[in-house]
Amino acid sequence: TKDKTPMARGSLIVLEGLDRSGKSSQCAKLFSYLQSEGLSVEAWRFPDRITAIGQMISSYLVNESQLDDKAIHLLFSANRWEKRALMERKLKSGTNLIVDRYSYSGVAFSAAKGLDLQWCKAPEEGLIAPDLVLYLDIPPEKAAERGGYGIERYEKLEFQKKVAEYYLALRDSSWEVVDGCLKMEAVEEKLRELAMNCILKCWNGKPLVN
Ligand code: DGP
Ligand code: NA
Ligand code: NA
Repeated sequence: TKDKTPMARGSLIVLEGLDRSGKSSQCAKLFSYLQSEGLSVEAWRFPDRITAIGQMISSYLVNESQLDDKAIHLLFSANRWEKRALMERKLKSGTNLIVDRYSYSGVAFSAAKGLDLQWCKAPEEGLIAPDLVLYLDIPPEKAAERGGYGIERYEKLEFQKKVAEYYLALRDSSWEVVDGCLKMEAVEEKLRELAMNCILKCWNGKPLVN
């Protein structure tokens, strides 16, 4: 038998975008805003470089270690899986999560290397589905101009162009594409509005799905 009582819960809001899309600053701003509104909220990010798996990922990203493309793909995915139970508990207890990158990064970055798209998606299956994906849309050339890329493995224009193509092919009904070239304040305002809307729906019992 199914419990039909709608359960108030927190929402899973994910920000996605290319490197230098402004995603991380916007995550921080959105987090502070929601907190100032008195909501229970936490800011998360993937990869979570703190865990043992996260440390392997981090050393790969800074080129301190080499790993097979499929092996690193599975580590990124495992890094999301190791946080899944906690994520579910937080959401069910009414805490909203603002998450910097999730499965869409997982698939887009690996597919951009040439790995099969379906193969890339498989290990993500069963993770909690985001209630809202805020995609900060910015042309790769523009992102590259923003103070230049750093030294990490994927921060190269040609690669980011491919990532952008895969990202847009992954769009689904949970997505809202926001123009990342707008002024910072305008992006911030747009994200607040979309996030609040989503939070309200989840609070009113929109079911949690895998
Ligand atoms: P960040 O800490 O958000 O700058 O992410 C580090 C880099 O790793 C960035 O270039 C995006 C990439 N990345 C994030 N998540 C994944 C993933 O799940 N798989 C792969 N292959 N790359 C990812
Ligand atoms: Na980065
Ligand atoms: Na970032």
